[in-house]
Amino acid sequence: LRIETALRSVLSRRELRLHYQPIMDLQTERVMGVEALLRWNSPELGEVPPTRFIPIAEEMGIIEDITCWVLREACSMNQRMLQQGIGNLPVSVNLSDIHFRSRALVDAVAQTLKETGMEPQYLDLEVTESLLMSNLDSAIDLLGELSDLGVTVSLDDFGTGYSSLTYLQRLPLDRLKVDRSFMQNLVADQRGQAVTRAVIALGHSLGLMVVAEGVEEKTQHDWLRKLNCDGVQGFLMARPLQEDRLLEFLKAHP
Ligand code: G
Ligand code: G
Ligand code: MN
Ligand code: NA
Repeated sequence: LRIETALRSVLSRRELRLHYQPIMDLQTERVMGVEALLRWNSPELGEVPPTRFIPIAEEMGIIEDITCWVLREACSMNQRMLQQGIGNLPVSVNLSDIHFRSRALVDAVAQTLKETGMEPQYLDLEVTESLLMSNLDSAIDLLGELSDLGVTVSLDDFGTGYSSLTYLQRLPLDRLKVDRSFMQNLVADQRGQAVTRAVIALGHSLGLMVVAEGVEEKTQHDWLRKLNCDGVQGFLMARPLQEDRLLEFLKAHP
């Protein structure tokens, strides 16, 4: 069976689910949020990673429906967290480049917030540099409309895209997520450290929170704290977890 064929019924057959990776506050060592990560377990194809099926879903024109499902599921999970007395934590959702070009996104976010009862400041949307740069002016407009809804916006994979930094000052963002490629040279290499320090300072000077991704080693974690990074996400703290495991993790890390 081809991926395209199986993808066509992925929503009606309820084959998607979300895993959640905790993001830890480096000052308090407490959980400061979670990132929702899409998983597809197909009866015919087995586990298909998002890097495989999301580009195909984009080409097929079904990424908008999938993103709407992800938004709804992530907001519902936030409500379940509240019901279990865990407290309110921001949930980050990844947006695909294609969906972002569509004005329907703003309506979809607004409607999801309304229908799930989610408080907007607990929904964070992750966008990439390539997504924003493909049309900077319309991206600024769209981000403004999303901000007006009260949600936050993170720039994901920061440092891997365009080298021009002038656009950063024009974008209404809340958070930078430093790409995991920066982690490789963070500990042993002074130049790598200097670059990461500069990226963190850049984010702070623009008033953004800075979260480092792909933290796998304690030495990286400790350097990031020395460099005043705000948050860390990575296998060292926790892998992406299915919902029941996430709720256990949150209860164990109050
Ligand atoms: O969790 P994992 O490493 O397998 O994710 C691989 C890639 O898939 C990451 O770049 C991530 O941003 C992307 N991804 C995961 N979940 C979603 C999603 O719900 N929507 C979109 N558009 N991308 C996602
Ligand atoms: O592109 P984005 O940042 O959304 O992708 C997040 C991806 O990074 C997820 O697929 C997640 O599984 C993966 N990831 C999370 N923590 C780590 C880590 O510590 N090391 C590596 N190699 N990947 C990670
Ligand atoms: Mn992400
Ligand atoms: Na990233």
